[in-house]
Amino acid sequence: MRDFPDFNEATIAAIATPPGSGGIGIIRVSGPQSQAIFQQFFQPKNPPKKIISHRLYFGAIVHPKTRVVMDEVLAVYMRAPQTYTREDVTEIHGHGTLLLQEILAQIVTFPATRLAEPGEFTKRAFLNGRIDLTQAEAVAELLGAKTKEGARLAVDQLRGGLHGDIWHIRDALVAIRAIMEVAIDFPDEEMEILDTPALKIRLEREVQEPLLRLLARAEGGKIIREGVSVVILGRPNVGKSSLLNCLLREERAIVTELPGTTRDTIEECLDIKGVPVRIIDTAGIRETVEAIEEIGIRRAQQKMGEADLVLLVLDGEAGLQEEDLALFEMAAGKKVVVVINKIDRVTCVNSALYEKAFFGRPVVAISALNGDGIRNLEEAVYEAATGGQGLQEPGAAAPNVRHTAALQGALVAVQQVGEGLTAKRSPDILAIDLQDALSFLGDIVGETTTDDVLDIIFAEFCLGK
Ligand SMILES: Nc1nc2c(ncn2[C@@H]2O[C@H](COP(=O)(O)OP(=O)(O)OP(=O)(O)O)[C@@H](O)[C@H]2O)c(=O)[nH]1
Ligand SMILES: [Mg+2]
Repeated sequence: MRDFPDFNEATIAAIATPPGSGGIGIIRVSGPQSQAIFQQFFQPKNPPKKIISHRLYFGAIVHPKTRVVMDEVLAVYMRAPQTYTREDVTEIHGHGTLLLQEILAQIVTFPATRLAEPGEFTKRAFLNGRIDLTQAEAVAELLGAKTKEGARLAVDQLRGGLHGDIWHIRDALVAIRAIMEVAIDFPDEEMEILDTPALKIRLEREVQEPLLRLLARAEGGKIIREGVSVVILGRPNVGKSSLLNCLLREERAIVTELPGTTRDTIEECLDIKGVPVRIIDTAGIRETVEAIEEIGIRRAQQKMGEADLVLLVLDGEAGLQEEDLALFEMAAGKKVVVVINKIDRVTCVNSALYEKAFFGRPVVAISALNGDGIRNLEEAVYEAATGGQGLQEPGAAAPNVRHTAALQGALVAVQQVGEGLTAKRSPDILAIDLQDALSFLGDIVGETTTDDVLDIIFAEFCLGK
């Protein structure tokens, strides 16, 4: 384990529940003074002979000097190491943010006790070896998850999904390194030891392929974590704002029968099958002399440039127009889903014709007025956003950006080992590349991560976690 002198000398305290009005909140205290703080501040209603660890007691918090009752609470003292931080912990369930803040203000006047920094409880859990860095990151991710799917991904990671995969690969690398070391120690038999197809096959099966599989899962993870941005584009009056409202299931944007209703872009968030989607309604695009409308159109074009996916909306009643094709050309190079709207006004839609006109892009017929076809459209957006692959098999953790960079570094180093074996390079050189790969993996789990990186990771936490 890493050596961090003194970090656990101070006892830290914070409100662990979110601020704002609510019934109950929790103060968490961690460190050597936790038991003394419990005894000093908490008076159980029925004082037991001996306080039992991990048992919740009912009683009062009293002011340490005046002995005035500050709140009626439930309190628990938990002896190390079976706690979140692996240190002694006291938790107090009290009423409302104001009272909790007053109690906390008194607790931090206790000797060798101070306010916790953001993420400090989790940092201690990591430094004390209870969780690895991927699990610490998962805590922050879980708190900030935008969709249920995002939360599930974080829980997988918290439960050691990623951690387990990385350790498997590490173990395989360590075993291969042991073989290299034998080759270094016995130079006469070096060729025999290293020149076996078995070694290369092991490197491929146990290291390279699992690394590639993890990297493949990163893409789906990125989509769940960061979401995708989808811009609604089309001629005026085709029903773009109606579509936005229909997807949101609320009357968010103004809809009128007049072309040129939407002047500015409107952005909202929604959840499509677990993918966080930022959806952007734009001004209908046409030739115009009006200054405001022109600005709106320019904005629409700019938003289209930034979007991951374009929903090109057409008026199904009016049929395909020149301008629709011009907009499609404008969106060249983008993922496009073609949306034929107002199908309540037509008896049948010739999808094949549209598919041909839009070079095989997905075409979905809908009515933004009565909601027909909206499910199909959501499905098409999901397919387009995830590249038709779906997201993840359940239970599979996905590397984040930091992990991905390290995995790629490890992969390059491992590929060099493979090439080195083929080229019959000396085992000393192979061992250096192997070591590189190992330290990349060490960075992911937090074994070799520098303090600067740790500071950055934990600073992103909210207070009390
Ligand atoms: N029958 C029918 N009418 C629709 C449908 N969708 C929209 N409309 C009508 O079409 C007109 C224009 O709708 P909007 O949603 O404002 O169209 P828009 O594309 O946002 O228009 P601009 O903001 O002006 O570019 C309104 O009168 C809507 O009620 C539909 O599916 N069926
Ligand atoms: Mg509009």
